[in-house]
Order: sequence, then C-alpha cells, then structure tokens
Amino acid sequence: MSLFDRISAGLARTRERFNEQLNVIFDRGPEIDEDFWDSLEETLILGDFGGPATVDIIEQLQDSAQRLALPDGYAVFDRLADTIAAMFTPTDCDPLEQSPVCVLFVGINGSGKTTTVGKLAKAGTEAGRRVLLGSADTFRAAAIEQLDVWAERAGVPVVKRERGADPASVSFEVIEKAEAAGADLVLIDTAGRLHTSDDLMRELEKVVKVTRKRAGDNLPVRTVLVLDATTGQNGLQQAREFNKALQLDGVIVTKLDGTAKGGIAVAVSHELGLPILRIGVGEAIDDLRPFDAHDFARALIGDTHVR
Ligand SMILES: Nc1nc2c(ncn2[C@@H]2O[C@H](COP(=O)(O)OP(=O)(O)OP(=O)(O)O)[C@@H](O)[C@H]2O)c(=O)[nH]1
Ligand SMILES: [Mg+2]
Repeated sequence: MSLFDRISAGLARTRERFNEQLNVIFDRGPEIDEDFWDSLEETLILGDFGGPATVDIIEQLQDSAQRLALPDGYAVFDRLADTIAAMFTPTDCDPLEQSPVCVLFVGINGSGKTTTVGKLAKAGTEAGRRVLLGSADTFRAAAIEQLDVWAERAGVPVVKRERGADPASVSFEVIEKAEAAGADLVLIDTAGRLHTSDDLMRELEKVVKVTRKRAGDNLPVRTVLVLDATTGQNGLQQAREFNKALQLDGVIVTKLDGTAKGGIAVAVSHELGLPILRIGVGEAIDDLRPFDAHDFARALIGDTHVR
C-alpha cells in the first residue's frame, strides 16, 4: 500500500461523513448560489474544521470562483483540497528530525502519548539514530511498565524511576543519561493531565523548565502535544491551553483511524499556528505516518465527483 493509501484508509470515516454531506449539496444541483456556500460552510463546521479555518476556506473559494469565473460547484470543489491544504501551518523545522534533540510529549489522559513515543522510538532506531526514552509519567506504575514494553519492542533503553517520583527530577536524570550515552533523540513521556487542571499544568511547566536548564545550549528541548482526534472541538481548547503554558513546537494527531473528526487537525494547525508533525492511524508500532498537507487534505475530502 502506498503512503497515501494508508493515510487515506486511516481517514476513511472522516471522508465518508464529508462525502455524505457533499452529496446532499450536489443533489440540489451544481449552481453556485448562496445555498451552495451555506451548505459548504456547514459541511466544514460539521467536519470539525473550526470557525476561523472554515471562514478562510470559504472566502478563498469565493474569491477563486469570482476571479476565475468558475462555472459550477464541481469546479469549486476541485479547488477545495488545495485550499484546505493551504490552511495548515507549514513545518519549517521538524523538531523530531533535529539532532540532537529532546522532545517532551504532553497531552490529556489517554491521548496516545506513550504509544506515540514507542512508535517514534522504533522509527528513530530504524533511521539510525541513538534513541533514549524517559518515563516522566510517575503517576501510575502501569505507565512505567507500558513504556518499558514499547522500549523493548523498539529495542531502545529507557530511564525510569519508581512510582510517585518527581517528574522533573526524572527528566533531569534522563538528560544526564542521554549525555553519557551520546543519545541524539531523547523522547520523554509525561503523565496525562487535563488542560483545565492548574496544578498539573504548572507541574508540566516545571518539568520543561528543569529539563531545559539541565540540557543547556547543546541539547534543544521541544514540546509536542499529542492530540486525540476523537475529542473533536474539545481538542482545540486543549491545544490552546497546552500552548499557552508551554509554547508548543508542534502537534501529533492520533486516532484518526477511529473518527469522523479529522478536520480538527486543520482547526488546530490553523488557529494556533502549529505544524502537524505526524499522524497516528492505528495502535500498532508502524501506525504513525509523516504528515503531508496535500495528501491529508485529499484523503480528508476524497475525490467524490458525482457528476
Ligand atoms: N486507533 C488508535 N488507537 C491509538 C492510537 N494511538 C494510541 N492509541 C490507543 O489509545 C490508547 C491510549 O494510548 P496511550 O499511549 O496509553 O495514551 P497516553 O496518552 O499515554 O495515556 P495516559 O498516559 O494515561 O495519559 C491505547 O489503547 C492506544 O493503543 C492511534 O493512532 N489509533
Ligand atoms: Mg501514557
């Protein structure tokens, strides 16, 4: 299966929902009238693209329709994927490709942080990098074991402490070990937390601060939000809060295989100016994909042309 086909398979549910909506639009006829724009806007909102991105997409399409004297709704639709793709904030410098780098993974409970760290560890070793994992999720004993299992699968070492240890001091130790071992890709898992919990958000700020201080100038420390696509619009609020606290470097959107809310990736990237770094399309170790805005947009809307 080509990379595009795999992404496309992952986004099948989002696409199906989207296409049902589009069929309703085109059942009425292909004229570009006010109804057409209203329905298209509604389709984007229902697809979790969010208000700001939806407005921008519609405005750009209206502009093209007028400027190029597009004959019908199908011609507008032909430009939709490119217009959506342009809404994503581009990845100027992928923190996961930097070397050396330390990346902290943050997000709400169950968003897919530990799984994503495991997947990235494998991809990293396959790319010939020296990977070190750190378990700063000291909240649950099971969390430490879970990361252990992924580390074993990926064949990489992991730094861990007992349950209840201070997550900032674990991260401190991870950096120490990383330096000693000459690791160039350091991936630190953190405990899930609600973006609404002030205490836990402060704790996370401290973890990042301590890690940065210990890492110094030679090892950049980045923060990546792991966002569960199935949470839809709530994901946008999560992203806002985590970004406010940590000034995120990027987002990984997971569980795109199990949801019709794939448009949330557009909403978050557009509104917060954050690049989407990878996408999760399944639970297995190989189910993390590179992100390409054009492929993603095409996979999101499909090419239903019910002409
Ligand atoms: N379908 C699907 N499931 C995923 C994906 N990523 C993670 N999961 C599943 O989501 C569940 C939670 O994943 P974890 O990696 O434990 O999430 P977490 O963010 O570490 O959770 P906490 O540490 O409890 O906050 C697991 O059952 C994973 O297998 C994905 O891309 N697709
Ligand atoms: Mg976890």
